[in-house]
Amino acid sequence: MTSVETLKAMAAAAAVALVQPGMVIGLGFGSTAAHATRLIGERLASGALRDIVGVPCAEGTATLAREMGIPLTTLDEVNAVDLTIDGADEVDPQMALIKGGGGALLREKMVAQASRRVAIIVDESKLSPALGTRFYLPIEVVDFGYRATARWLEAQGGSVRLRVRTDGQPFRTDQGNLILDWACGPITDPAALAARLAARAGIVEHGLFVGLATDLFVAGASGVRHLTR
Ligand code: ABF
Repeated sequence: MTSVETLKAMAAAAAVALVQPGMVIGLGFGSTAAHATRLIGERLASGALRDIVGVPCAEGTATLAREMGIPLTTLDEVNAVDLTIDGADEVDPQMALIKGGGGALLREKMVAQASRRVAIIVDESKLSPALGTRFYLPIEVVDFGYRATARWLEAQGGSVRLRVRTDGQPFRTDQGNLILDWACGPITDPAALAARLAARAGIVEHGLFVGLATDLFVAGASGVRHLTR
């Protein structure tokens, strides 16, 4: 049987094939995206790829990219990102996503919104008939009134947990914010929920990515499927 790690690497390799010389590449976060970052670094080192620059979606990604010798820039320095390659926690049949299991949802969404093309790489366990079925929805919030924000979410259904690190301290995003993990149940209308969450003060960003993925690479036992939107 093919291991999940092998499937992630297969999906990453298929997406990295889209990378062309001269491109600005959004480098995602998470274990699947890390396969893509490492592969891009290896291709640069071998000379198979040249003249690319990366925009990392997280401090952790920036560290890995530097280790791999990938030249980096920031969103502020580029007009647009040609292609972003990133993972996801859950993918529905319309290619709407839940992201943020790694806590980098804000920067990931900013980079995705600045990108001409967003390739999402997953193993097939991430596919779901409705978002919220197999993963909670991460919500990045400010400290001020975070318990009130949690109660507002729970008033709409489900339950909320403050994300904590293994040492018991609250998890902090790269921006220093908190994450509320909302077990909200199946989401029937992701776009409507995204709009509701975006309108709520105290919520910095949420993990619903609707209409952002342009390409989906799904790796399973029979190979990698490439879907486009
Ligand atoms: C990032 O990494 C996130 O948006 C998502 O939460 C996570 C997926 O991680 P993995 O690839 O390790 O499953 O893409």
